[in-house]
Amino acid sequence: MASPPTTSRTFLDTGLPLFGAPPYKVSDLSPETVAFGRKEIELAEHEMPGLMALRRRHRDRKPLAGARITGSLHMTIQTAVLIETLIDLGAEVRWASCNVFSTQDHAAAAAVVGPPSSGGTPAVPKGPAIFAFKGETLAEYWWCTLAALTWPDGAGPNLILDDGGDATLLVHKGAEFEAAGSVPDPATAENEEFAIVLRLLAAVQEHDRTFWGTLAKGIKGVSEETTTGVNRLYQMQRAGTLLFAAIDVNNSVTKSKFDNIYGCRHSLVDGINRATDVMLAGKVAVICGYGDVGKGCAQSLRGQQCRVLVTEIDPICALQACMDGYQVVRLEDVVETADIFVTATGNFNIITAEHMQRMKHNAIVGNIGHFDNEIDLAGLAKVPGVERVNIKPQVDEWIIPAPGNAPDRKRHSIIVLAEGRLLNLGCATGHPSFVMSSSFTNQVLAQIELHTEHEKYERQVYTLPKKLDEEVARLHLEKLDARLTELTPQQAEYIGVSVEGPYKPVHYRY
Ligand code: NAD
Ligand code: 9W4
Repeated sequence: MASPPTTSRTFLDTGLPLFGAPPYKVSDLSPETVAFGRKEIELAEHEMPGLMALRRRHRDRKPLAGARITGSLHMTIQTAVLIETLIDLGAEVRWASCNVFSTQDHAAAAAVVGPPSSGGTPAVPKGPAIFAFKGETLAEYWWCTLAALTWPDGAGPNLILDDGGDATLLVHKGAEFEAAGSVPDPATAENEEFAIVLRLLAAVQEHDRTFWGTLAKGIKGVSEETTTGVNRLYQMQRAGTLLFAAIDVNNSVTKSKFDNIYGCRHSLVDGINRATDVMLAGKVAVICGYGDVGKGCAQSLRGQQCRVLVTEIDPICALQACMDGYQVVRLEDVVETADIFVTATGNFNIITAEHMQRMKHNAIVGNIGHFDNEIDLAGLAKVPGVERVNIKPQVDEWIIPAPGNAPDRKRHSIIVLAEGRLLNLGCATGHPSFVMSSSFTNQVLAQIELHTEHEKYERQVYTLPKKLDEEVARLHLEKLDARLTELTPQQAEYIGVSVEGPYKPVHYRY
């Protein structure tokens, strides 16, 4: 076992020790916050049947015994249920959030204290080491990630559970610069955040020149939650620099379809309602992009009896929209008459400043795509005379001078949600627990697979076999009182599958 590095040095302006982190770092461990978090965790457990079924199925066998898991994933209520599932199956867990804003402080607090069965209290917490608080600075964020990667005895994780690839990146860059003998000058970094990563790695290297190499050797693999993280993994695989096996959880059907379609179907209207209280029925809503997210959004608004219009650049998706009963339009033709605009393209500059200047008074504008450049708010801010008035957190009125489209007005306003960032997360709490259960059940299966079968895996990126994807779905059916029809052996033979599945070829599109 490695000995713990010791230094009295703190990292940048965080006041936090580079090594020898405290047992946890959360915002508030007051009894009220902990009790609120625990109540919400208990409610979420009931809606996370996949995770709870894995607990029941594997609790006695403890397939994750000996696993030391570092998680880097939004520290929410649903993530607390994931963490407690991993622990129930035998793992030791250390956790950081993968986003400076996404931590639900009551979830982090309750997780640190531990479930009632642990006997933990705010005074004597018995839960895992969590390093996450809402509103971290970038320096604090990367400190939290390092703290989640280092055990008090100096050991590192043998598994990583990542969302976006930051924990994986820190290990890979650390090992790369250790092998090179030095860390590049932070002044050469492409952006402020990478400069902080370089400063962290330089501080670690100054102190211990074998830290990352040793840590990387101990890691059996990573399971990755999102497209961005998976793309980074494939880049490393292509470059031959991937240091351990990786399972791409994002491409499981029970992850991606739930995240994109059903999650957004639930949380788009949730976000608009929490932000505006505007009656949706009878309004005209434009969804830009009819991919999976756009399809969920269109269903969401149609469910409220909005009249939904769609914009698309891809003829297949445009035809799908028509077949689903939506009118496919160009934004410029409806920008003056529609009431609600939602971007879901993953592309940029979809709603321009010029569009927003032509919109109806109090039109609602929001984005549900990953990046905040789908709506050109920076361009709108530059229009002479434009004024932004904050109504409440995540809701702004932008007052736009003439020419508006109403002749009797000198100026008009639009209502912009979540500053053009993901509105379902900025204005609401994202996906419901049931959706996260589907994603996270894949994560737990991937961790069990990497822990128990790691000799099967090379330093490559893998997806979970379809049989496990089907298993995740199966685990969620019972809660919905669904009764699955069983194939007869003859029927199975006739369609060329086995009675137990998998039921579809790999290339099947659901
Ligand atoms: P997708 O590729 O399936 O769909 C995007 C669609 O937008 C495509 O059909 C594409 O043809 C269309 N498009 C591209 N440029 C366009 C343009 N200029 N005008 C109109 N349409 C255009 O992707 P997806 O899975 O639907 O994801 C879309 C975005 O949502 C991504 O950024 C993704 O990361 C994000 N996402 C958000 C959440 C959330 O909870 N907010 C969840 C999952 C994914
Ligand atoms: N959340 C988030 C929350 C608030 C927030 C700058 C200040 C994603 C997936 C899951 O990103 C997430 N506030 C922001 S950014 C931001 C982001 N800002 C921006 O100005 C405010 C996030 C996964 N998930 C669910 O969807 C439900 N449970 C989950 O675990 C969570 C959070």
